[in-house]
Amino acid sequence: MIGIVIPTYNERENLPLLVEKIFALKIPNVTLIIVDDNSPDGTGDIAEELAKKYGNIEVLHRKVFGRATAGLDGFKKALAKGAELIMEMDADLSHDPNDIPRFLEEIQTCDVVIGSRYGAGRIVYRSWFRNFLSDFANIYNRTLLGLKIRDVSGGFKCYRRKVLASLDLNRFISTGYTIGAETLYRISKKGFKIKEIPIIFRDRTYGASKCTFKVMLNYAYKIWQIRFF
Ligand SMILES: Nc1nc2c(ncn2[C@@H]2O[C@H](COP(=O)(O)OP(=O)(O)OP(=O)(O)O)[C@@H](O)[C@H]2O)c(=O)[nH]1
Ligand SMILES: [Mg+2]
Repeated sequence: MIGIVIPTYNERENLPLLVEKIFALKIPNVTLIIVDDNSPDGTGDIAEELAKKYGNIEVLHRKVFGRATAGLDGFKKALAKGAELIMEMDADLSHDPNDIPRFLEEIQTCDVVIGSRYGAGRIVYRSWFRNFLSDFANIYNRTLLGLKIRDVSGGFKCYRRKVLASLDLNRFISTGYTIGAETLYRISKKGFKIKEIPIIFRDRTYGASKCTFKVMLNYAYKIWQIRFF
């Protein structure tokens, strides 16, 4: 079984489009694990409607909040359901579902596949300032965490079961967006084979960004904590 973990917070316009596009690929044995943190815009109810419509969708409704534990809870659920391959992707259509088959092909010869927005990959339709911040964050993470990976802050990935099963998912430092970097930091120390494939990341059309200045400051600080504590 392939589990695709999708964390959602206020993604009511995006989620139905994303789910439709994923199931249109007709990949056998796919279960979506939508992890919603009680979104005020009603994304959780929409997720339930989608589950009724399509089947093969598991919805986790959480009372707590945070991108990090949302992803980790999704991983735990996928492992508990016996998934052999576990993917994660954003709900806001920045990650193109049509790339999923490439991830599934590449994972046949490695343990982790990362969708990379650098190298041959790209970020499009974002302001130069947002691009600058992404580039800066990426260089900052790579340097501090000593990672040879090009894109360490993205959220479009595929893991073999054994990779996530080898991590203690209850002992992560991250609360927010640093979860991507922290996961790669922990995985790379274990010597798994990691491959990067280029993706085109498109800025969200619907919904508001949660990336405030305060969130960025917290991000910068958390990377230090991950590295040194
Ligand atoms: N469950 C849950 N999901 C979250 C939380 N924060 C963000 N997400 C989801 O995680 C994914 C990535 O978050 P985004 O807000 O798109 O992050 P980003 O791409 O860096 O920034 P923008 O697209 O500009 O907002 C999206 O699917 C969000 O809905 C959270 O606290 N809980
Ligand atoms: Mg986004």
